[in-house]
Amino acid sequence: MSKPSILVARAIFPEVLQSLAQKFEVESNQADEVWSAQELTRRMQGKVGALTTGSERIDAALLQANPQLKIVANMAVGYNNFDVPAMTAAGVLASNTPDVLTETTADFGFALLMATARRITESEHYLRADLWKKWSYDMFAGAEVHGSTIGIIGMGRIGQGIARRAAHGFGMNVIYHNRSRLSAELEAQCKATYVGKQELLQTADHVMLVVPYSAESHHTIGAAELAQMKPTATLVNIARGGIVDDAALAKALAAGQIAAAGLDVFEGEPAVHPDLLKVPNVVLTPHIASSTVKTRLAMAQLAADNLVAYLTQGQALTPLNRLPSAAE
Ligand code: 8YV
Repeated sequence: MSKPSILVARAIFPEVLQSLAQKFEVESNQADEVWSAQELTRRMQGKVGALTTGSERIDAALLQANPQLKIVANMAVGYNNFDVPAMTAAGVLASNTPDVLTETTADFGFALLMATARRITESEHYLRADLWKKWSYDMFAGAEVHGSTIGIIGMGRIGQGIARRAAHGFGMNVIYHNRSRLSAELEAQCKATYVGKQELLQTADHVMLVVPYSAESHHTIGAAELAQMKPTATLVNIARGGIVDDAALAKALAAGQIAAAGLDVFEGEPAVHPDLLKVPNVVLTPHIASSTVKTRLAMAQLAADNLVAYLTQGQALTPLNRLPSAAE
């Protein structure tokens, strides 16, 4: 019997590809070409499963052109590249990669906060440009991290990981805002206090964004919110591009309305708003918060395991939607 066909839409670890090839006929993309929507739709032809990253959009048009498709496994915890209702309507299972990246991503959130508050990249650029000629008392004087107040917007698994680091490692006062309040037990573990968004913006020395992207969370931070923050505050976005109005942020940074920002994600990435490139008080990284070898391998493996489990046993490990079974 011939093996079912799947598409692995982007380059991944060769060992994960090899393990998939034992079960499936695999079309891969180890050259890591970025396909247009049209090309992705064409490559999906005849495939019952696909492994995607956050860069591939799975929408109604692609689903309509590929009625044979049964599952798309995203190698990411975020899934705003999926039209999940359209997938459910088309009988296509959606899965993501939660948990395996939580602590690594929280580490990076903290790294970006430290780099931003303590002006690490800005000062390195200065040194590399051979501008360092003498010590001075206020050279790259930044903002205190330990003992300060961190305001976390979005208190899911990664937000909680950041809260634990902040409270237990850095003695920070942790306030958070979320659609729903955590249980008293989780709040105690994270030493976190629930506050309204306005209070968070006005009180926090450091604002950390870890909220999933949706129409509702679009521009959670825009000009009005930036105006409420302290002039000494830092803003860190490790969530998704579009959570912050990047044009408004560039203006606020240039005007000194807030002190600094750290961004791992951007509206329309990999393009970066040109005004952000002009301001010195922003640390910019290319969407690498989950990027350690161990974690990216675990993400690829979990996405692959979802494909295998669903296509061979009818049950994914970390599904995002529930499909009516044939018997129902
Ligand atoms: C991924 C991410 O690197 O998991 C997520 O939601 O943003 C990152 O870990 C990216 O989405 C590529 O799939």
